[in-house]
Amino acid sequence: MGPSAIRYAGLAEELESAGVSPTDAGDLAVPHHATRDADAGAANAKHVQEVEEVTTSLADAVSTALAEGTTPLALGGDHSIAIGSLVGSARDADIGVIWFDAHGDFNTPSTSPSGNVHGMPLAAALGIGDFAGVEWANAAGLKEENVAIVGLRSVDGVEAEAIRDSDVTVYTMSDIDERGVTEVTNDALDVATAGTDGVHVSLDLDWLDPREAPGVGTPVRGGVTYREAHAAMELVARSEAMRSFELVEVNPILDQHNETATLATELAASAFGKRIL
Ligand code: 5AB
Ligand code: MN
Ligand code: MN
Ligand code: MN
Repeated sequence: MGPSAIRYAGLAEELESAGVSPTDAGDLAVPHHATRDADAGAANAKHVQEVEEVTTSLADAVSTALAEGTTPLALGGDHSIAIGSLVGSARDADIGVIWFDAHGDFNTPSTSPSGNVHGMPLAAALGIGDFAGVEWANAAGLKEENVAIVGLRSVDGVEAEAIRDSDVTVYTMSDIDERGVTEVTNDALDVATAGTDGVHVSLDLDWLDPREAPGVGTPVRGGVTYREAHAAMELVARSEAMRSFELVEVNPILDQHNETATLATELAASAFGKRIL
């Protein structure tokens, strides 16, 4: 329902106001969860077989869009779709990633407290732990040293160890408090652009404070404000480094008056360069 809510909130019009001429490629086929057995795949990775199917079709769609000279924007849904965005974006290029999220999304089936794959996509794409050598999930042209997580404030015990053991750069909410969102986002852009062909921007709406973005599955207090989120997206646009983008974790059932989806469309416009004058 997330993509429908984001379209209904006026994504196309917002992108047009940023000077973009969007083409809606429609929805990829996603099996309905009620018709499938969540535990049919690997242990403690719910619906991982379906995630693999969707990853493969999304990766193909993203890499085709890039080959056509366009900028893919994927709409979720669950953050597990990021595996497909990353595999596709990093198929024929070296990429960096900025992961705007309250969470690290660095769990694996062995470490996850929930078994939910939306808590694993960064680990999956980087081939961490159980995901080492899992061909469908690993993003070829992505290195840990080009990954920046921005806004972290909720991380599980073993997940934290895995992040610390990696070469990923993390900016927590405390870093944003101390240094401001502008400096932190510019540093994240430096990490993600160093030696790469472009940056994938993954925007989990729970990055924002739940007061601004209530319609998400795993809200965490203490997130960035409306203005801080726009400021970060404006810096992304100004860098001209974004090669692919995604808006994830919008859940209209948990939302109020579609405000989280509306916010997502506005942030997309900023990321694509909307100017006031
Ligand atoms: B999201 C948790 N770490 O793994 C887990 O919203 C939450 O894509 C994951 O960032 C949140 O289940 C995943 C407890
Ligand atoms: Mn999150
Ligand atoms: Mn996430
Ligand atoms: Mn979530």
